[in-house]
Amino acid sequence: PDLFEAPDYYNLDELLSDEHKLVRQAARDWVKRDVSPIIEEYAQKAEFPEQIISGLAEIGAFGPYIPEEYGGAGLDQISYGLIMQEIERGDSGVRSTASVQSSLVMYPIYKYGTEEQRKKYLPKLASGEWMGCFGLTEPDHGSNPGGMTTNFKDKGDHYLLNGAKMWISNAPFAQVAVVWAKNEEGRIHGLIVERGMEGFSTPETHNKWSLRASATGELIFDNVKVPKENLLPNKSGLGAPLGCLDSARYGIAWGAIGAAMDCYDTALRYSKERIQFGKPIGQFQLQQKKLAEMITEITKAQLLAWRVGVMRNAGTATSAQISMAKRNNVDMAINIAREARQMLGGMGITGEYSIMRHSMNLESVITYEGTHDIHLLITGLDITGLNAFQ
Ligand code: TGC
Ligand code: FAD
Repeated sequence: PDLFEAPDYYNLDELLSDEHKLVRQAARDWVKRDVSPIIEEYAQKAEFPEQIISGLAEIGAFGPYIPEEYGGAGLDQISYGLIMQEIERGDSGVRSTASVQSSLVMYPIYKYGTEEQRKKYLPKLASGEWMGCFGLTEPDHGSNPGGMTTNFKDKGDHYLLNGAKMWISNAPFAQVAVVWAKNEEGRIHGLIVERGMEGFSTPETHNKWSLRASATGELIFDNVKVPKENLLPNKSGLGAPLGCLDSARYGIAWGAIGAAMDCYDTALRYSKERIQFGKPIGQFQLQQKKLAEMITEITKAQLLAWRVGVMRNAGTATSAQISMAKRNNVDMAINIAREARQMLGGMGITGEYSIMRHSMNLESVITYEGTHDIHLLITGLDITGLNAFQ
């Protein structure tokens, strides 16, 4: 059977250009061919499938909206979203790798870096020759990154970096880390740290029950000498890393739809094939309720993501609007995964189907890039003007 049907209840394809559809098709075909057949095995053994890096680069998943002169795909925000959706149909961990590379490593270098930094790093990151990671979260500062203690001192011809980051996607294999640290005045800056610099290590985080096909690790800086030309000079303060998060969170709003679509497609198909009490289970009203609610929620999520994409293309989407889409769509997906798993009965807990893996993955997705609670409080602040974080 075609494992990649595309729920489109409101004919949203009519809102897409031919280019959007071509980009989506290329990503979909690649995921179907190169990711879906192997990903369960890699998740089970808790390993990132490094052989898919070149394929991710080929479908434009590394820097979809970075201009072509720097090796990016030069696409718009809707195409970026559609690529994330198709990748996350396969696995949220693979989408994480692409999100981090594009929005958290290439974007800050493109947006806050010098021309020399852009030319040195972006083409290699776009091709997947170099992989990157993004170090914001620390052991004692997750939701509150402004409290970070990682710091650097000006030593004349270099900076001396000390501190530690935790929960960093791609850390165990990344060549390049965009690291956020405070200077002697306590102002946050981005630094590009490269593997091989003395005092820099990236121990892997083990025993995850979620995002098992994605490598997660720590970044440890023990008197690391960072060349001065590795500082990102064009933006500082907490707004610099948060600006990257806007881009990644927007991609996740689309990605979560992909995970939900895969769970819905699987449950719908199963409901027509699985016979109990002499009927397909899809004929029972309780199962129809689940499916009908799933397609309703997917359709609403598609509209949110598309609209935020249009606003991002116009440069008008606010951070709070992006937070709402990330929060709603990930919550939508995690609920659909749970219902879909129940519809498969016992089979739903096995690796024969993708649903349980999506379900476990989405526990990370609802936590990273701002937790479900934090995004609610961002909306709360936006509509009341009253700040729950102070
Ligand atoms: P606050 O005082 O509100 O803001 C500090 C400065 O930042 C500006 N700002 C933003 N700028 C751009 N984009 C945004 N989204 C922004 N939000 C705020 C703000 O205007 C201010 O600028 P200025 O010039 O006045 O200084 O900061 P706060 O300390 O009260 O914290 C606010 C809060 C809680 C919303 C924020 O810190 C937050 O979003 N916390 C969640 C942390 C988070 O999302 N971490 C993610 C780590 S990366 C990750 O998870 C990657 S997973 C990747 C994957 O595998 O896909
Ligand atoms: P905490 O901030 O300690 O939160 C614990 C609980 O308290 C949560 O429920 C939270 O919602 C709640 N809470 C916190 N503050 C408030 C408040 N003010 N009001 C109400 N409730 C509150 N980070 C990176 O920098 N780079 C990465 O690549 C990266 N990848 C990740 C990959 C994975 C698999 C995971 C799990 C995390 C990753 N993260 C990454 C870290 C992620 O962004 C943080 O886990 C997240 O921001 C939450 O921080 P925390 O885990 O410290 O939780």
